[in-house]
Amino acid sequence: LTAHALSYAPPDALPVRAARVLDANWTGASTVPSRSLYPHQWSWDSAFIAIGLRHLSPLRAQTELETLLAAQWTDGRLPHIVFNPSVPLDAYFPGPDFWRSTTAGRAAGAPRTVQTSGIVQPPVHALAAWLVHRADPGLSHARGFLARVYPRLAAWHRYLLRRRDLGGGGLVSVVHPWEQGMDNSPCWDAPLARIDPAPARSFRRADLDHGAPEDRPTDLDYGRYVRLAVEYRDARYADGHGEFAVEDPSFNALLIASEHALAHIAAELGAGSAARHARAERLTAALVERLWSAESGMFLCRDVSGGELIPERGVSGLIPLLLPTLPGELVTALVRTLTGPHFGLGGTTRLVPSYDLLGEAFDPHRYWRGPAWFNTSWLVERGLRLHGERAPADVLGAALLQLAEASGFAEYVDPFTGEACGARGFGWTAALALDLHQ
Ligand code: 9WN
Repeated sequence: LTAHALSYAPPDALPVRAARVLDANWTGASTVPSRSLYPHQWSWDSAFIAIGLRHLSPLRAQTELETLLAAQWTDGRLPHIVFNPSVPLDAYFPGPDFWRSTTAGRAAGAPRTVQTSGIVQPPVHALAAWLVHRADPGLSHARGFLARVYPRLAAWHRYLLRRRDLGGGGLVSVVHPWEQGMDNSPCWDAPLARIDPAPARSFRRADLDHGAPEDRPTDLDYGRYVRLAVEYRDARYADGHGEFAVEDPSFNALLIASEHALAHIAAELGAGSAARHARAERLTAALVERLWSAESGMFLCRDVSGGELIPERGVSGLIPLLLPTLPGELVTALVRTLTGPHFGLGGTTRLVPSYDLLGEAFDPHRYWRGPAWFNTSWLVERGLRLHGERAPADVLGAALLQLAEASGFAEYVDPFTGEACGARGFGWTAALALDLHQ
């Protein structure tokens, strides 16, 4: 589908409506996840958005990724938020005055000209860059897109692999729930319980003024998020000293998928790719060794401080389905878990719930504690297809398209009914629906 074809599509067709959301959220150099709730550029949102935008405008998709990469720190980290200076300071908490990247982040090499947060988000970017390139190789070559983004993507992966192997087993740890992207997942409850929350009066949340306050993380959650972020900032964003470190299956699986994509990019640029594919396979082996739970039939998170696997089933533990060299028996077990009573796909649920239907903390409306999100369902759909699981992939893909549109491109939905929740006109929902529609 091209912009030209779009102009002939009926005005109520899905691609036209999705394009309208992406246009409304476009700021000129990048796309906001939501005008109301998230008015800046978010890292993994931008990667997913670029994957959809490539069908609409390969140039805008390239620009989306380039804008994010321009805010990279010299230690290689890609910040989870790039702040838009024209948005009022109190529109989002925590804002640039909280993270203080241009002062507290100097030692780690934060850029001087743009303000960012100091934590990261899942590394979906190399995968996105490769898919964006393939949408229009001619434009990509003409603009030197891959040659420009490759060194930055390589430095990003290097940062994660060298500075974030806090467990010493070859996998990357996240040091804050916001880094993994599923903020209040019950998987974080045990490691977070050790954190002394910052007093509620020491900060003012902005999220409760938008969307559905009763779905959002609690004030106690926020107290802990703030405490962890303040400590990281006050340590000048040096890694390896914090109280929270978790090896997460989704974060690591996305790094592995992106490492394979980086190998394709290297080959396209005439460089060697074998070492990157080999690294991705070593990481896959480490993921299986450290995070697979045969008893649960899926991957679990590992609490690095405590050393144990966290006995909660989150959607994160299904996302390694994306990995091309995952052993066949693990693929079979993951599909069984996905379609069984814990996630109910093809039975009780329409999209993949963010958390175990049978888990004690399950709540179909509370953010990452049960509702279904479009990015995680898109990743699972892609994994199913990769492994030839056509029937569940078709069911999931069709539901994703139908619910994205019916919900007004909602941020997340009730996993049973598909009822829209959170923000509407959400960037990655529109982008990934557009991608699946192709
Ligand atoms: C904190 C932007 C982001 C997503 C995350 C989602 C939510 C932020 C928040 O919004 O997190 O980063 O304020 O709740 O959990 O996955 O990237 O859409």
